[in-house]
Amino acid sequence: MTAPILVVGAALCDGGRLLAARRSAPPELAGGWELPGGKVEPGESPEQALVRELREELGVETEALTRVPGTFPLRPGYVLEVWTARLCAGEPRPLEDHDALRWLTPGEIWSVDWLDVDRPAVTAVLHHLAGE
Ligand code: 9L3
Ligand code: MG
Repeated sequence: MTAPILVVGAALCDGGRLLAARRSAPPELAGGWELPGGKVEPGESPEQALVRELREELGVETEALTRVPGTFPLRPGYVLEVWTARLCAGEPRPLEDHDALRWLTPGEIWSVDWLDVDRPAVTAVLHHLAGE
């Protein structure tokens, strides 16, 4: 049995708001909102992958902070892990794989149509940010 491929997602927080990104690809995921991120490449730590993915996808410099407890299944052979992150420089723009971004206040978190696979991850982020 081979280990699942690790995908990292960011709970990028700024001023008490959480960044959500709407996917534009692939077709079966387009229109769904996610925590931005992507696959960890060989030789990379999850934190390094997160910083690279947010640079590529959003054009920002970030710092990975803490791991949100939980491992969330994606399609077979892939799992999602989430890290909180802070914005160090730049304003996120949807450069790759996304066609919209939103900074969500706590009251707006469930107002976007999260991908099914991201819903449990977002719930875990909220518990984590609440200190639970
Ligand atoms: N995925 C799901 N939710 C997320 C992320 C970052 C990724 N929050 C899924 C979509 C793809 C796979 O993981 O099937 C790899 O992600 P990407 O490299 O296409 O972003
Ligand atoms: Mg991605």
